[in-house]
Amino acid sequence: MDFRFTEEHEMVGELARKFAENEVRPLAMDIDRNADVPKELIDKISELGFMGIPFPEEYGGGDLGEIGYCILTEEIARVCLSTAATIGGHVSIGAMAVYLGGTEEQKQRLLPEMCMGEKLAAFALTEPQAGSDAGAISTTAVRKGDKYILNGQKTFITNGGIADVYSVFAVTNPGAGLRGVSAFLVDKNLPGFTAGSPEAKMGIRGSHTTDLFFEDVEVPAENLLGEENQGFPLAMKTLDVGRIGVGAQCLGGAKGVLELSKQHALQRVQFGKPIAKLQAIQWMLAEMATEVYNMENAVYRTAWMCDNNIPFSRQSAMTKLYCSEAFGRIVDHAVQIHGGMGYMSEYPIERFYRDARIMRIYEGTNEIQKLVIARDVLKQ
Ligand code: COS
Repeated sequence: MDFRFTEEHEMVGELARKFAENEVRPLAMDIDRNADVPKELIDKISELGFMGIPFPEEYGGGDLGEIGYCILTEEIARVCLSTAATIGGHVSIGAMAVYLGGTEEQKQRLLPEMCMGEKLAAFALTEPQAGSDAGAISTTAVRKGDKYILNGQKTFITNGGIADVYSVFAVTNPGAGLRGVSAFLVDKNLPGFTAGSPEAKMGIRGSHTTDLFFEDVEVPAENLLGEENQGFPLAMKTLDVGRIGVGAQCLGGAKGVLELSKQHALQRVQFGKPIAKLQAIQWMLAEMATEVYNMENAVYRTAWMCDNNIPFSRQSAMTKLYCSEAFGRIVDHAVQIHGGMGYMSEYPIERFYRDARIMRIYEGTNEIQKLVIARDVLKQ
């Protein structure tokens, strides 16, 4: 067994860390306050090649696999979860659906622009009446000559309104249930396609979340991803990968608040000594560090399984479940260690506390993760 990263992985980690410290951390407060990850920051992320990091070189990617993606995500999430979520919506689910579901011709045609960040991507599955029950979607796509006509509504779409292209799931065979869903790559400029206003949110406020509306949108048949009626398994496969990335977001956020808590504990003097000398604080730091270690193992072992084509559906659900719950406990300790300062919006801990809450909800609620895990346990 060799748990070390490759030299390329170490290098991208170093690059991502420097970028996060120098370019993202100084903006993180404003990103939250203004509810916007600035376009200039997204452009810089693209210029560094981060937007295609897991995908093979032949499609314009960084060829660093899911491990590379998790390293990048972790470093960005350490300082700003809104920025990590924006990258995630693009790489980990938006472009990932094209990579996993597209034909060879489609991947050659569509992925390079996404990998370069020239086209920002999003993943559109959820609808007002189809959240956890993803199979209940009612957006329709009807074939008409060399086009599909899309009608319906999506909701809570990460990168909604700012993305250039959307991986959209729609019903192509209404009588066939989950076997009648197809995936399409939809360009933002198509007539009849509009995004709603950005939602006001508790956390990851800088990440854009909107509804999408489709009114007789004519999508060229060449943008049907893969085969007709194979969309539902594709959505599930994409989310399997996406959930590892959510684990990496949690891991980065947890490392970020552990570091801030350590610094605070060493500096804050009460009862005549730094509070780091108090066992009450030490125990919290010890619990936080132990959970971070477990999170790290879960994220990178599952990413390694993904990169080595070992089935990992159950493990990615476990990673997402465990990491998001652990992050919730860790950030709660972080607030406690910071005391009153942890509750004030002037300090970053309060932001992390709000940002952490979505991790137990998006890319499948933790109840759905337990369902996926339990089904697999019972099947074995
Ligand atoms: N990989 C590939 N195929 C999968 C799969 C996976 N991980 N999981 C399910 N499938 C396939 C199944 O094999 C089945 O195909 P067949 O009928 O051909 O065998 C089909 O998809 C339906 O699967 P299942 O019977 O498990 O569907 P259910 O409706 O019972 O449950 C859940 C599906 C609940 C797991 C799914 O709806 C889900 O993940 N919901 C959460 C959605 C979500 O995460 N939303 C977040 C917002 S998007 S960012």
